[in-house]
Amino acid sequence: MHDRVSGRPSTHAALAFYDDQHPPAGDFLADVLDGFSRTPKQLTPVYFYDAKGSAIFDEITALPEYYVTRTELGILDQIGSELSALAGPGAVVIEPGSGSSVKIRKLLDALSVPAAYVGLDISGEHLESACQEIAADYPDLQVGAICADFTQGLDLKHLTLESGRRIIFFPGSTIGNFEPEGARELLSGFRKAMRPGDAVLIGADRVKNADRLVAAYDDKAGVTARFNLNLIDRINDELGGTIDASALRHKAIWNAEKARIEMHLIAIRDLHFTVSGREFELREGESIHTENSHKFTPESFTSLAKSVGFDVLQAWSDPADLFTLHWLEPAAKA
Ligand code: AVJ
Repeated sequence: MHDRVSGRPSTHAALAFYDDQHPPAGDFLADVLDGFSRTPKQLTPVYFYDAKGSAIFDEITALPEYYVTRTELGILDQIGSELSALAGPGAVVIEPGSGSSVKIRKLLDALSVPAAYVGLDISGEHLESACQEIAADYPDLQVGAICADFTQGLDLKHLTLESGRRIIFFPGSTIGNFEPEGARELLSGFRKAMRPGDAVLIGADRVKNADRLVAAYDDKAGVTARFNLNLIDRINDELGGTIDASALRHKAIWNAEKARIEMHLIAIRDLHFTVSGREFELREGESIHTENSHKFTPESFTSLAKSVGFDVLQAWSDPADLFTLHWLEPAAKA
């Protein structure tokens, strides 16, 4: 089914697909049972993005309050020639968690004759269709897809291309979903897969006015609330859960001490439910903590990058300093 590219005309949309799920990615049931056994209860945001959740996330990116996506796209539009100069010709672009095809297209269009694009994702189906579309639209680009959990390190052994510098593209401030230690591990995993001259282009959302931050995660139209509650629907549908979603209220709070937005689902009455036969209680007012979205200052991001052996060579922000894109390279001396 996943043919290697050999034997096909070069203008044909061809995709090299590798399944590299060792160990297999996320076990939804085990993670939910573990998270519900903790105090406070918590869930991991990786499970937001089933087909329905991904569609709701697309709605979020168009909300007036959610400045993140459009601000990053605006910066990408501004810096194309700088990126092209930094990357040089023949770049190999690697995208862990290949999500928004709009952003990767902006990057590929900005670069001067990129040689290859490789997407990595734990969701093989989504990955394959996204990469197929890129292969179809960029006939001269070599396109690869690696089905793998990139939080376990970037294994690029399948990349046979030696020419051109590798650019790891990690937009969207996805780094913000990780606790500081996890963020360091992730970036350190990128760092280990890199050779001298390779680079990371990474987006980070910035610390700003608390009201503005909270509004971005608690929009008037209730789209983010639907996004949050979709996790409960998934647990009920896929894991035989019996959670009354109508008894849970979406809440976004700014945790200034940890510089993060937290999303919660708060019980409006005592709840008793089961997941796959296991029993759980939630008291009125108790929360299920579903997401952290860490925000950065120029200093906090630079110190994170430095702590794992990167130098920040360039940083680009929008005029209102809402969001920053960074160009990282392995530090000259670690
Ligand atoms: C995809 C992790 C960057 O933290 O802003 C948006 C996810 N959650 N609204 C973010 C999200 C609620 C988003 N990231």
